[in-house]
Amino acid sequence: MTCILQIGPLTERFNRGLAAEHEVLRFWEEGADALVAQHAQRIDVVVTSGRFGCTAALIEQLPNLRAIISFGVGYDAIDVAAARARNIQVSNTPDVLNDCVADLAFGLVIDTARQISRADRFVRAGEWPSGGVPLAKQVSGKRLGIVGMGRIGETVAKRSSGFDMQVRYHNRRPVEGSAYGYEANLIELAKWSDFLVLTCPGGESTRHLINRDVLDALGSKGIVVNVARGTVIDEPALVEALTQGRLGGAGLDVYAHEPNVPQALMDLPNVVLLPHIGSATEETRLAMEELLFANLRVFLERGEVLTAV
Ligand code: 8YV
Repeated sequence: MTCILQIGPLTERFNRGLAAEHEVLRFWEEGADALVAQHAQRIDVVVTSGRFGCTAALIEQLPNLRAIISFGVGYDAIDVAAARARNIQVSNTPDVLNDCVADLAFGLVIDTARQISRADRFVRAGEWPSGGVPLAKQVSGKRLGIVGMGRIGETVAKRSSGFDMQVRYHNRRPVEGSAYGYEANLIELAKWSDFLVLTCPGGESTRHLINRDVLDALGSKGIVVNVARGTVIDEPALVEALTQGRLGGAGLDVYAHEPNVPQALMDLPNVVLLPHIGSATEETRLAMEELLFANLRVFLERGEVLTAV
């Protein structure tokens, strides 16, 4: 029987399914550190997620680790370099969540511009009889800038055609064959954009990519939408730009220190705040679980994961 170290809990269904077929050590439960130390030699596989990750320190403790199988497309919390140095395979769950994350990104574009959540709060608070909400911003026909034209960025771009939007994107390199205009300079893209949607990977390479200068280029009429990672935006700079009215609004699904959301953001009416739910639909989470199990099964059969990072 394979000995699996599961870093954090996923759905009940997933936890049960994994434990039914394998010996599972639950890292999040009390006493797990001692248990891991006791079984360190026997652990072949780590099962984790984008949220729980896997540190170099943990990898170092497991001399016979052969694979890190992760739930989620983003793997910035996994020390992939430490894994590669030991020939440990790492898999994620790409593609199956593209539609869901793109839907949510578009939802945030529309909600932030049209103030849907704000208007909902207004009605629920019984304020309608005594006034109205301020006029909102139109979405259709506007300019959509995408930071990170990967699989999710492409899916967001596709959504925009129904809204007659123009699309341009920024990446480290132009995407070959892309139908959309490439902008090598992020500041120029932000200046051009009405909406700047972030769909790039997290990690050191994109840390604080969206800084004060980019936010100022987007400007007091611009809206930033983040469905990538909280680390991509300099969060204090974002809070400052919003509170000083230098930025038009923000639709956020991710934050620098989840699950903590700065109070200053909660106090702003032109900000929509979601609790990292980009992939959180029944259909997509099931597809992610199935892909994780497929990676595990194929790895145990052939020694190679299906969707390596
Ligand atoms: C998951 C995500 O919620 O796929 C990702 O990278 O951020 C989300 O889909 C997360 O990975 C689960 O921890």
